[in-house]
Amino acid sequence: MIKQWRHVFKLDPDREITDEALDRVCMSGTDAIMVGGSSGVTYDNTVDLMSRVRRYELPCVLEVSDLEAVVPGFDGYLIPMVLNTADSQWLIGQHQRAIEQYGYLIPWDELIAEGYIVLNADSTVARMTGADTHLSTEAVVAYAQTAERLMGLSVVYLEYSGTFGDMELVAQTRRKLELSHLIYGGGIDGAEKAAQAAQAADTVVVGNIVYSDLAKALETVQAVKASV
Ligand code: 1GP
Repeated sequence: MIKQWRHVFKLDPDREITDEALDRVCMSGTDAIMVGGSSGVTYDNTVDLMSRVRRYELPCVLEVSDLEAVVPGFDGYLIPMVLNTADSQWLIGQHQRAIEQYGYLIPWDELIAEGYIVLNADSTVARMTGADTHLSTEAVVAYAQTAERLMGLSVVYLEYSGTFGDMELVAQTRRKLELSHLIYGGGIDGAEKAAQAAQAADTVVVGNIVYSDLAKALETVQAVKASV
């Protein structure tokens, strides 16, 4: 599923989006909708957004950040495992507790674990997870290869949420991955950055700009699709 996606919009259940805006997002030609956010995600706001996106044909996946907000009915569940944190609860601890508690309910075939590398020190996710964001390109590549070769993760996510990242670092990381799929997200505010990110990564995620400038957000779809 994910390996075919070039462009994805990430929608935050904790933020308002009108029916009209959602219609334009879902009809934009994007490959999928990812539902997720770092804070304020609840069962109710997740159900609400899922059911609104479900009126459209495109795939809709949940990026799980809070166990309380895991809603059945998505096409898949992305499970972030933060690699560059010293606090193991974000790498494996919460995951282990969730499986201990709810393992019998988990649709294993619908889960996709993401090797998450958090790279914007000012983002909520970096603060929350205590991520070590000051990493050289070599260090990031080594985390990505750890995910790929030691952990067997099929997806690596370079998460710059809120700021546009170092595309050379992203491109280098992808060059070193032979098995895992590389997702990039962060700071894409229009066609130009979207095209740059599409050159560097396998899948490009566009989030915040949907809420601040919808027209610019919509332009990113074609920019990514046009990039080889
Ligand atoms: C956030 O990677 C996504 O999880 C997208 O980031 O909101 O900065 O576009 P932006």
